[in-house]
Amino acid sequence: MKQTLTIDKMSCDHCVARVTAKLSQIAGVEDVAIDLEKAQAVVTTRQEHSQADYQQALDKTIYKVIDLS
Ligand SMILES: [Cu+2]
Repeated sequence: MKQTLTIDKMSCDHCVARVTAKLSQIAGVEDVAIDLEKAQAVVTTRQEHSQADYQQALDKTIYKVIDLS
């Protein structure tokens, strides 16, 4: 399944790389595709995760998950 996250505070390719690495560590996540201009990450995952799950993976960073669909 795919889940689309809107993530606040990403501003450059370094942010994209960092968020991609963090989200990729979540159980079941197979792919992370980030569109910096849209501030969105499309996560391909074998299991559904909550917005809190994604935020937890980004703990100790400045990035905030502000929407999940
Ligand atoms: Cu950055």
